[in-house]
Amino acid sequence: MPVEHDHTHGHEHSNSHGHGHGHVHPVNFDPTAAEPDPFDAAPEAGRAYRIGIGGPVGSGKTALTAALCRALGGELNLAVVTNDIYTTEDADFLRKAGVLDPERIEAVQTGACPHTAIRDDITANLDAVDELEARFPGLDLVIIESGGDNLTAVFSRGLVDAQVFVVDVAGGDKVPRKGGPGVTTADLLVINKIDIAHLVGADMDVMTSDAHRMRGKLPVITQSLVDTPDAPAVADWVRSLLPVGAV
Ligand SMILES: Nc1nc2c(ncn2[C@@H]2O[C@H](COP(=O)(O)OP(=O)(O)O)[C@@H](O)[C@H]2O)c(=O)[nH]1
Ligand SMILES: [Mg+2]
Repeated sequence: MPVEHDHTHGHEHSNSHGHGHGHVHPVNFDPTAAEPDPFDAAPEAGRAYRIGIGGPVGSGKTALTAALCRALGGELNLAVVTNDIYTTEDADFLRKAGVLDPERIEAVQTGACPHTAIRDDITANLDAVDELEARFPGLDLVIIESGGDNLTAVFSRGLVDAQVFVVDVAGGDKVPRKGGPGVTTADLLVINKIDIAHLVGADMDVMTSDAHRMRGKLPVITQSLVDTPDAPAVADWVRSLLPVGAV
């Protein structure tokens, strides 16, 4: 029986190595420039703080979301929105992992272009946040995991107050110096899976020094969710952002 592979487009589109096609695009592109944001920052009064987690497919966004739920779920009134291309796989994973009450997890299906849903047409994500705020009055924090995309996908400030960009060592130690707004402008860059750096020949000194060079004063955290499954450094960074008294 023929099987339909209707997911092919999504895979191509979300491939973090999509620039390896062997020719140079003749554009003037400053790898440190932020893209224009179509929305103004959301008014802050009387709502949960919102943190976006973006980055290429497989870098560890869902694993980091689960880690933050474990680290912070006991001390904060917390909820999660996941963005998947065609499925609700990430939400299902988090519900099964038992890191948070399943009612605190909402899934958004983004179609082929996950970056659109976190940047250009953020309605579905804002609706999911509203739904969670209505269900859990007094929410402190909503974590929004982006669908996996390439190095250019960043969240609109109309959707999140702060964003984390997650890359992993398996993409190669070249990734930070390749730039892109995720690497250069995210409020926190996480270089994940350092436990396998030696297996893939990634030089951590190169990766971190390139990352700091590209990001100026913005912070960089290197971590392994195998060695430190509760992501303590990222959890501390999140705590530092929240209004005094929330934690
Ligand atoms: N070795 C190792 N594997 C990890 C780490 N973090 C995540 N993974 C694995 O990497 C794979 C992709 O992670 P996932 O969180 O689903 O990535 P996402 O697509 O960015 O959400 C999963 O099999 C994770 O268990 C890590 O720090 N070290
Ligand atoms: Mg995921």
